[in-house]
Amino acid sequence: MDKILSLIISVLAAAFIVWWFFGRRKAAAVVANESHGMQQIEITVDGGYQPQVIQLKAGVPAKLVFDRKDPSSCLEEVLLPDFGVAKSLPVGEKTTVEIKPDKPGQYKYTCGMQMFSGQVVVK
Ligand SMILES: [Cu+2]
Repeated sequence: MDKILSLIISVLAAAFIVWWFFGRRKAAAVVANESHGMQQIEITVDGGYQPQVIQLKAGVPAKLVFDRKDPSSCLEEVLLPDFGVAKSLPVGEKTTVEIKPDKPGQYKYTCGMQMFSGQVVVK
């Protein structure tokens, strides 16, 4: 009986660890709104980026509107190296970054010191 119980507990623990490391990281992508040949999405900057994963359509110019609420200097700059963007984000303001997502793929965006990051999925 004890063996069955400990087996159940270790299976549950293993499942939890798998979920913790793999499941949790796959945050659902939020799809940008598209209208008039332009797509736009707002990203809240507050202790990280929310949504962390955004999805854009390839070939349509995109506006990423960063709404910085967090005064921490860590988040004062946002970098999108694949799109040649390095932009400072004033606190309490919305800063628009325009990119042209031409090639489908997964691109990273980070804070100036690369401690916080998010992902741009282009499909
Ligand atoms: Cu940082």
